[in-house]
Amino acid sequence: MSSVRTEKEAATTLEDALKPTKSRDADGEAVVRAFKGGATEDSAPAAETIDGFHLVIDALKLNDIDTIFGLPGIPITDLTRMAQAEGLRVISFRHEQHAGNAAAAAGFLTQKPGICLTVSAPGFLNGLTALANATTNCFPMILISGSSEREIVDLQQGDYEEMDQLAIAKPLAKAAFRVLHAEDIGVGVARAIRAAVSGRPGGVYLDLPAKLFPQAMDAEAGRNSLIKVVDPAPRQIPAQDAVARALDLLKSAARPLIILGKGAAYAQADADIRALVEKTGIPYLPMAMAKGLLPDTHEQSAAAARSYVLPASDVVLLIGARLNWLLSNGKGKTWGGKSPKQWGAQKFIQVDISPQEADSNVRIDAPVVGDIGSCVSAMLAGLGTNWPRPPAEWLAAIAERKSKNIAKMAQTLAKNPTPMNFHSALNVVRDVIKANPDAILVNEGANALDFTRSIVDMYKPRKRLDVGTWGVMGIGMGFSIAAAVVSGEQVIAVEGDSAFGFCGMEVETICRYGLPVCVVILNNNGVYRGDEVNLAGGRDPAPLVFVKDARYEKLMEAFGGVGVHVTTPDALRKAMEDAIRSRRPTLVNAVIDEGAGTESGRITSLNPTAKKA
Ligand code: FYN
Ligand code: ADP
Repeated sequence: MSSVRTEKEAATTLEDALKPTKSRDADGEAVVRAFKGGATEDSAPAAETIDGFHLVIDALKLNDIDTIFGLPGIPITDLTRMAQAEGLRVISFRHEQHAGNAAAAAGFLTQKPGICLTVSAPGFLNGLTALANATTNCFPMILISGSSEREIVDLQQGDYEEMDQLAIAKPLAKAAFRVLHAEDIGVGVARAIRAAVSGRPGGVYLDLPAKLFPQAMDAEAGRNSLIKVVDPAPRQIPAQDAVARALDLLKSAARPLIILGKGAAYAQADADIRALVEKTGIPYLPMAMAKGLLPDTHEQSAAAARSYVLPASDVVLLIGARLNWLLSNGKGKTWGGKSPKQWGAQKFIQVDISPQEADSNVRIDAPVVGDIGSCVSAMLAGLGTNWPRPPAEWLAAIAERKSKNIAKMAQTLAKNPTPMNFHSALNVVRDVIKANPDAILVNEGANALDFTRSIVDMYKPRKRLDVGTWGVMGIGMGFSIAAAVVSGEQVIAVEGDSAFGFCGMEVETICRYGLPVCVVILNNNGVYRGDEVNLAGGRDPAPLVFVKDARYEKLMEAFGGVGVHVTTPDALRKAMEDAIRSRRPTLVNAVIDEGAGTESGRITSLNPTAKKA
């Protein structure tokens, strides 16, 4: 359907919305304007006009954006209706933060900016958490929020949902723009798209004041003002001398290691990355969201020997992974340093699109700046035909550690304790993912996250979405919805019971859109574990515990999905297999030992504790 209408067409299709309404034009002058059809009462009746609503929709469509994740309300209610009418998929959420998380995950999975649409002030702020998280994770996303009357906001005269949203978004976004006039919508959307996906991807804020939407302009001029962004994420070819420097260093290594991060997964250079790993024969370590870039069962994976390879390595090639807290900032004990601040003996090669990333924590001896696809292909080309395999002693030492750890893990997974624990439950998830390698695994929690990461193998790229760089709780349902919507694949969300609490209401969204999402809650009655008592001995529960034996599955049933309460691995397996077979929204409340779990999972050291009396 074309979004350019004559006044007559607009009057029939948008009858109620076209009631003449007293408003002010862009200069604050009172005019009688026919909303959405865009023609004022005194304009020529046959003139074809287009309004701000349709210019926004057309600008997005022109740039191949097909889905909006959002939550309708003032002033963007009609935008959601019209977007749907014009063929965009509009997924409406129950809370903006989850719509934002969905947009971020969609951006990561597709390399197109995920769009989150919210109302003003509070809705904007709810979406902003997700935008900041997207920027932190280098996911491309655009948060579009309606906003209140500029004149009133700027004079702080107390408008409905008054807030200077642009100023607030700026420090948390990669870029932020505001559009005041209909003829600038095309440029505004184009700038937002370019900012989100070019260079290091990130979150962009686009502020659209309420008065922009009903603004009308000549349809042809409007059409001509839109921009189809050409080459939104231009390739960035690395310098040849940088590639040569990196390869020389890598060749000199006695104990080389490759670390693949979620930037490598995002880049969709899967075949070349695999070829680089396999042609060099260098052991690699996947960061959490890079699991599956090569199958976790690959013989060169050193994941099961992580704490050995990091300090023992002498040259490390980082591909799309930052030396941030998840890698102990490249120093300290993890890397063989004697004290927390001491550097190890490694030399680093870093492949990254951001030139500023190098040296952010320790010295980067060979930065290779460019997009991962171009960098990896240049490195591959430079390998030549006689690249030496890493020394046999290094490979043997890793293999030995790895097989010991894998055998230990197999032993633990073979146990079938009563009550069920993280391992016996996740052993089932591990089998289910192995049998369904195209399923997307979403994972959040503390222990629920850490155990799943090391127990559940992934077999294909971009099949694992998790808490990311911030370790943020509450991404589960938003990420699951996005994964199901953009891929059409089965989604399995493994959730700690605490993490699920941040986003649980979105099971209604999952049911409403009939998405193939199977949520598995590893329920141990609390944050970390559920067996703590109130130290003061009073009637209130301890701060970290929840209602005992909560029936989370009934939440899914309330909206027409399938809820299952399980206490054994066999019942969990059956429930998951049924969910996958039926593709119905399913929530499995997997009850595990409330004493299972450690404080903060594997990052206990980050959680200061008071001295025991
Ligand atoms: C890994 N391991 C395995 C396997 N894979 N053993 C056997 N088989 C397999 N397949 C081993 C691995 O060698 C480690 O043992 C251990 O399992 C854990 O591996 P992991 O998970 O890779 O390593 P680790 O040390 O936990 O990684 C550090 C980290 C990670 C910071 C990258 O903890 C992380 O991503 N944390 C995110 C935490 C978070 O965001 N939490 C949310 C907030 S929670 P060893 O080699 O013996 O060490 C709020 O409280
Ligand atoms: P992880 O948490 O998995 O270690 P990080 O989020 O720390 O990964 O690192 C991702 C890195 O990847 C960022 O430094 C980012 O600049 C980089 N990156 C993202 N996309 C690309 C790309 N297409 N080409 C090159 N680098 C990229």
